[in-house]
Amino acid sequence: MRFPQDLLNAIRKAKNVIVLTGAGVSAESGIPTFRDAQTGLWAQYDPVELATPEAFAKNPKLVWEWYTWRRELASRANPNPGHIALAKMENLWSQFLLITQNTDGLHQKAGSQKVLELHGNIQRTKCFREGRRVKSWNEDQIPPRCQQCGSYLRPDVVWFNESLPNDLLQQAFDSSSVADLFFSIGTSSIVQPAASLPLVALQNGAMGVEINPTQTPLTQTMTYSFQGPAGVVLPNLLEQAIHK
Ligand code: BV8
Repeated sequence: MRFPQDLLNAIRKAKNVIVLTGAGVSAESGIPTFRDAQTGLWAQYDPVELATPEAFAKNPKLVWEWYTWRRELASRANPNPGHIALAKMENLWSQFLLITQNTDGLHQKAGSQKVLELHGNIQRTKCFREGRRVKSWNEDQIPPRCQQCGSYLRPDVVWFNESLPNDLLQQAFDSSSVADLFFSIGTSSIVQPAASLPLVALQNGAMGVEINPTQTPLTQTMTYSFQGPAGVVLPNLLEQAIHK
């Protein structure tokens, strides 16, 4: 596939590039996305229903076990060519930031360092009440309890109906508003406030590029939208842009 020349030129001339990724970037690493059917035991559950404080309050054991399954899946997963291309991208321009909705830690595993985890990271665990990070716990307790205050431990992620950390959100919007090139990769562009970031970039004059196998609410708005897997399209695009 030959990419449009003005996109290749824009990639070469860009000064400030922002990438927003979603669960689709980890799909080729074997991690089910939020909207794909989950596998096995978890197929009967809707992730959006489970990733809430209400679900945890109602059935802490079920939600804790779901995260244990996901944590183990993420620990075993390897970055795919999409993650690796993104890690290579971070030193191509004078300003770069990878904003991810993902909580699996695969961008960092691929070598990305300029990463902003909007929704937290399932490899981190914290006390529900104190918010303090906890690195070990009694594995026989499900879910385990904080040894300081007795409250449940929980994954250090932002659940639906929980607010995102203000500082991270502000940084994400500020960076998006000054980007001259904004990539939205592997996200259904449904979850707010992350889904507003590309719109802020476009409103401030950025060129928008979407990579996703399917159309999303963003597709019609972006300058370019390429339908295909991130692990194929992104390395191919970078190859054409960098090796003239
Ligand atoms: C908040 C952590 C204030 C947990 C996650 C305004 C309008 C409408 C709704 C709202 C709104 N404001 C707030 C809401 C409510 C809610 C929301 O957005 N709901 C949605 C369902 C409509 N938002 C919130 O609650 C946020 N909080 O706004 O605070 C507040 C406070 C109190 C009360 C109310 C509001 C918090 C949102 C954060 C939720 N936590 N994750 C965990 O991980 O367990 S979000 C979760 O969804 C994941 O992080 C995931 O990454 C993220 C987004 O989904 P996607 O990444 O897009 O994944 P998805 O499966 O949807 O799509 C995958 C895509 O990949 C698909 O398009 C597919 O085609 C594509 N794909 C597949 N294969 C590939 C591929 N792409 C590329 N390559 C491939 N190979």
